[in-house]
Amino acid sequence: MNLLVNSLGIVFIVWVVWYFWLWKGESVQATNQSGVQEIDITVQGGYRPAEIVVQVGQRVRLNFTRRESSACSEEIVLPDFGLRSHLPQNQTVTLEVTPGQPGEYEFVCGMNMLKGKLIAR
Ligand SMILES: [Cu+2]
Repeated sequence: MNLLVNSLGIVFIVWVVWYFWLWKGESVQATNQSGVQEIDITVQGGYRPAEIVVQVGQRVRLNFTRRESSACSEEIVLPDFGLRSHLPQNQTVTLEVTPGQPGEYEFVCGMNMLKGKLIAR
């Protein structure tokens, strides 16, 4: 019985380590049509996709659609671009940014709890 409890404990710890430190989520390439990169992001307990690979120096169109009523996600903030917008439920809000340098650009909820990022290359 003790052995079983210990094994479960180890499985749990491994899962926690994997989930919080090792798992980076899916990374998705933005689609690119006539010089504008575009990606649809679902907001529901987080951002899907949460990691978006984009081209440096090209306009990125982010279409956020919030599929929940939780107050946590009602604002979207892109601190690096000085953008902050309200996300009404079940409506698509489009934000456009142009990452000028290679690097990572975060987007977060109004409380800085939900996180996603653009990875500009
Ligand atoms: Cu929040």
